[in-house]
Amino acid sequence: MEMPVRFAGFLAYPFALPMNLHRSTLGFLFALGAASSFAIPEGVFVLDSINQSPFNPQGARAARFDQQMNFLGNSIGPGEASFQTPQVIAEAPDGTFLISDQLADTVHQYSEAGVYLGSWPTTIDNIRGITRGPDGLYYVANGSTNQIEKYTASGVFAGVFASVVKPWYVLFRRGGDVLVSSSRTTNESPVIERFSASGVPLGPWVSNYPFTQQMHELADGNVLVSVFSMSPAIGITSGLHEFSADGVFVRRYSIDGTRGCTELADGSLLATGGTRLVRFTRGNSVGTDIDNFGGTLSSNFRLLYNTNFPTLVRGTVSLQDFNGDPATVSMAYELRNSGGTVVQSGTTTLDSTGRYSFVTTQRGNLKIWLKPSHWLAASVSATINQWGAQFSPSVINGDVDGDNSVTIFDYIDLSSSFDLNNGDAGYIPGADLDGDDSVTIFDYIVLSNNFDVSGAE
Ligand SMILES: [Ca+2]
Ligand SMILES: [Ca+2]
Ligand SMILES: [Ca+2]
Repeated sequence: MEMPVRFAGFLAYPFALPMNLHRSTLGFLFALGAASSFAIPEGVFVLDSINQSPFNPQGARAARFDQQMNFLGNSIGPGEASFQTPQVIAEAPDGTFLISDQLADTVHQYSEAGVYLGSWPTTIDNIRGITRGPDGLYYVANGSTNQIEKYTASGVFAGVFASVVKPWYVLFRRGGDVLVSSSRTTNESPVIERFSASGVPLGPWVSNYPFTQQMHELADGNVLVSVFSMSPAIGITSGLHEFSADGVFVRRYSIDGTRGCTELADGSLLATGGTRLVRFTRGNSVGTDIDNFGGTLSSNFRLLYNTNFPTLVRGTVSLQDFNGDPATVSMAYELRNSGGTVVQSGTTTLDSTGRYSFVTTQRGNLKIWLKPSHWLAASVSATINQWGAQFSPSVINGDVDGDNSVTIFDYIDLSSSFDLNNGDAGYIPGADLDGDDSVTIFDYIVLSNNFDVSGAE
């Protein structure tokens, strides 16, 4: 599916930058051979834009870490010749990376192995962030046109999303709105702007925050903002700032010249600031340098890309034949891979409207399996991406003993509790199928209606 688009893009490329014709053509052939079976490796990727030299042997690279911030090696570079001022990585089709490059005025593409494949045939000037949107297009902050522009993965212009003065980074939130940071200074009305998914302006999300760069939505809905510049004039200090979902300041984490930020699998926070890569325990303003990535003169760290930051599986469960409070219901959940192996399991609770969520760092095609206490399990095959996944099943009541089938054993348990109320000796809570705190003929009716039915395996 992607090949015709990629083909068109890379055919166009040599005409845009003829001096790189040979290299680009080789890269294109490599990309064809790589096919779509590759995905970029899981990890946390950090761009270092400092040129490689005898004094900076690790410059011009994309370093890769696991979620515990163990350094796994360089995915690109060091000494990557295509890097001028690489800003941010985006994941692209066929296991490739796209990297916006501010001074090169384009987006570069690299194979999974870190081989330069070519660059977008665009005339973008002063590009900042690049973000892959839910629609699969790439949202580019163009500092010369003051627009957020949409492109295909191969760099074909696909329209303007919104106009933003000095835009820096685009964040798509799980709820469907979009935040855009900017490099505007104190006297340029520096705000983080908010838009609908289709680019309708929704007003400032945060005001009086000069030169903000990467933003990240945490699993609990709070948002990290990298505040790059210092502006004592309006009382804002450079650092990693945390806000509530609706833009109320929560706290600041101490790291100067902050550019990049993300949440790691364990809920700790990671930020880049100039020469440092710092990890923070949530809520603790003083962080810890990552080993060999703290305060080195030979680094200039840019934005972060984390393939597996915590996100949410969420939805609303409709509890059939139930008049009680859904907030009293606990629910078991599992995520299973294509081989059927359980990769995550746990128990969560519903709220009074039946909503649930649980945090995951899993990505890809997985089966979501849910079993609320005395209801039968429901499952769905879903793709979990950075915005998580949603599953809102309606579930069948009647499984008193919780074995995921409605059978004679459920009748036996219900019978043993018959006519008892919540709190009575011998009362089995699971036998109160309709949630009125007593076991009556109405619970029998629910069970009878669903007799011999089993839940999703
Ligand atoms: Ca330029
Ligand atoms: Ca049962
Ligand atoms: Ca009942």
